[in-house]
Amino acid sequence: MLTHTLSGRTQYYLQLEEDFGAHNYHPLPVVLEKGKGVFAWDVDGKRYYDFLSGYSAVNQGHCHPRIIQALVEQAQKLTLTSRAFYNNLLGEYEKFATEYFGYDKLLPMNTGVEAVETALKLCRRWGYEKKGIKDGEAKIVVCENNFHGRTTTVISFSTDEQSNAKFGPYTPGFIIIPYNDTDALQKALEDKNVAGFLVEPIQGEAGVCVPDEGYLSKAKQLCEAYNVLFIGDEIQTGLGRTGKMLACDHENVRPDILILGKALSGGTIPVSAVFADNDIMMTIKPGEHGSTYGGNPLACAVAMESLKVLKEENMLQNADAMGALMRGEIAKLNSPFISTIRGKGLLNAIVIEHANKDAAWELCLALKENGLLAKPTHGDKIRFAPPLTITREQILECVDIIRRSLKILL
Ligand code: IF1
Repeated sequence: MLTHTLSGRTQYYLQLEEDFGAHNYHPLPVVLEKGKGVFAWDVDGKRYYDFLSGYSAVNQGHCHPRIIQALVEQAQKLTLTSRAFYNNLLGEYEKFATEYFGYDKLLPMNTGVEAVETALKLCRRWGYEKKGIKDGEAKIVVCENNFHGRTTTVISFSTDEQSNAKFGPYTPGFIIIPYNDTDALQKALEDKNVAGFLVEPIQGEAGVCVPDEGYLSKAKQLCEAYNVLFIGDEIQTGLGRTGKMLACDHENVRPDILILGKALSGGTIPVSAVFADNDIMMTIKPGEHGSTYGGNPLACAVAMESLKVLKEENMLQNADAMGALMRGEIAKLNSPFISTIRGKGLLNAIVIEHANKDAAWELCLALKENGLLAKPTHGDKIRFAPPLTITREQILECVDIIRRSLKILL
């Protein structure tokens, strides 16, 4: 067991959150003050590689200069109009982003879960207006071990006790099936009241669970056959994280409803979006859905720049190459404590095998001591997801940090 001494400054900030903040997280004991690219610095000036990337919200790297510039410039002009009036950026952004992803329309929201909720409402509305499902009877199929956010409706179909225990009563209208199981999906789709299938192309929180090759395309085919909307939650897997613009691109699957968030703003302010074609999107009429900040000009300016830099700085290609390098180099460590390495692009996780149930946490503390920030998910899995700008040399340095840190598990 490593003994961790925390500096006075670190302890000061930890205590503030202990005393005045809700205890709804259990963060690693590090207090960050600055971020740039793949690095973050703590209040004592110590530098770390960020292997969490804000849960894939910082794909473009911390404080990307072009994104920050777009933020600062727009912030000095106009930040919010509400949707009671038009503004000169929303239409430009909607045109840019719908052409970027190949959809007729987008509905702008803020957090990821708001976009998920929007997609659920849109799917139900389409079910009633286009599929002819009796009002109030629509069902949406979801997968075990999903993570789509933390509102009461979304946790209603979570299978994770930690996410939904004692938050009832729960929203009805969801069918839960095993992930990566198209037989189970086909069986569920026999129900004529099913309007949609909501799925993560890779289950992030569950521990970076990559489905079998062909799962997504088979699922999309089944949705088409049963007139059900395929709803792709790419909030964590999208925007280059898996080495393609969208994780669905690995199988050439085009979601009927596409949900984006997180890195859509490059980790600056909450920006999310729901994309769909007219026959779906136009089922929602004026006044039937919205949000105060949804589509604000500041978000539009930041989102356009965040999307531009992904392509212009070849981040997708880099994520693909650096992810393969990382998985290969970690495999070469042949560590008896790493039972699995899995992922696509720079969305990866290792599974720790050790008698001590806190081994993954202990390893993350050792990684922190050695200058790399990562955090366990669901006990024994550690997500390794650096910004997509990481270089070959940096990957090799980080694998060496991992090698050295694993020694504490001996
Ligand atoms: C936390 C992880 C959790 C998401 C997918 C929707 C949302 C998320 C696929 C909601 C958000 C965040 C939430 C954050 C930790 C992180 C996370 F998977 F990324 F690791 F929790 F599962 N769909 N994921 O991953 O987006 O409303 O948060 O903007 O809640 O602890 P949000």
